[in-house]
Amino acid sequence: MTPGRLRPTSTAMALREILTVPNPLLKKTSTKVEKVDDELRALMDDMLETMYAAPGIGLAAVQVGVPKRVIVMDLAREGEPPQPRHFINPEITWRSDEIAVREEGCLSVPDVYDEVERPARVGLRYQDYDGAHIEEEAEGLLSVCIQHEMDHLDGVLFIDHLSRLKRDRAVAKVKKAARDGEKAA
Ligand code: K1U
Ligand code: ZN
Repeated sequence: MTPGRLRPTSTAMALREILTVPNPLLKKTSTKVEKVDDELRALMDDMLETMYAAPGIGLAAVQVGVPKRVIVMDLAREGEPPQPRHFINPEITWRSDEIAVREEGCLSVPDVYDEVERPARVGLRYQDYDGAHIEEEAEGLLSVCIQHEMDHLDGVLFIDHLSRLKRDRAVAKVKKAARDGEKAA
């Protein structure tokens, strides 16, 4: 939540379940948010709590089963104060020709990491927690993370940028881990 801003109701924040592959909802295109209201802010608060608990550095609403164009993120380094960020209806306005390669992971594809090529810098337009319209440039980890999260809004996972073999292996690994977890329970 934005510092100094209190949630208007007394409802506590809640952890939500993070969907994992091959859940079909992860392939769905998320819909535009029409109104930035307290219900949406409650969703974003829950998403941030869920992301911190995972732990992760970003989360798209569809990963908690809500196919709306909403992303939360916190790229603060260890020891730094939290820097929660909210991106509603994000759009990429330009992409650099320069490409950067970085290792990515995904809470919906647990324990799988691989390198992905993406434009090094992008222009962004989005609405923030209060619905204000923002434009900014992203580079480094912000650029990687926002492109990864915006892919989620279009039903694309980072493993979709890998070879068919790597993608199939990743899904098989997650399925096996889920089966093993069920047996142990
Ligand atoms: O599932 C997600 O979309 C979140 C994902 C975001 C991301 C990570 C790396 C590159 C691009 C996008 C994660 O947060 S995976 C977990 C992770 O990166 C991490 C976890 C704990 C500490 C530091 C990083
Ligand atoms: Zn992801």
